[in-house]
Amino acid sequence: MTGARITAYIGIGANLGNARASVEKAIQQLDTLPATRLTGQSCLFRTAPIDAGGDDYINAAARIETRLQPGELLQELQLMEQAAGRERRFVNAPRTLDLDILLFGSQEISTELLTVPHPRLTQRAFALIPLLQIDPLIAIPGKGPAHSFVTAVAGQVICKI
Ligand code: PH2
Ligand code: MG
Ligand code: MG
Repeated sequence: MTGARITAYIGIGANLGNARASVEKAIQQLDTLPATRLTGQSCLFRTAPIDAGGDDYINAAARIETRLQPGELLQELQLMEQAAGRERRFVNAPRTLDLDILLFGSQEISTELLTVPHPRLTQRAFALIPLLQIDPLIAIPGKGPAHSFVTAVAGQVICKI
């Protein structure tokens, strides 16, 4: 837990239970993780499910500064998901809380457990648009400026709430 200080971005989503409250609480909880502080957050968005069923999602993104390693951060996020009652009944099942590492500094990570930048970040308005709201000039390592992918997701329903 003594690594360099890294700026990371977390995608947050929920479409089961009180999704709005879960997302709001999760953003604040990021500030309480070990060696981590919350440095930015997007609005909340209502979004239509993509490749998934169930109710509309509430989505947001948060920026943190952390000295955790990527694997340690992933573990902390999974503990938060579990504490929020997350069940994994089937792929993309409706969920009380989903926390995804979108970006971890300028690192490109590909392990069995973790792929960063998030592999679908450039294809999903519910992740890309909240990220751009925090940092409009952010670049996606290995892919280029995040804003250059906005036209590709323009057909997806996403509504600021
Ligand atoms: N997450 C998924 C699958 N589909 N659709 C929306 N709108 N928002 C999400 O967060 C989401 C999704 C898998 O994690
Ligand atoms: Mg996800
Ligand atoms: Mg996830």
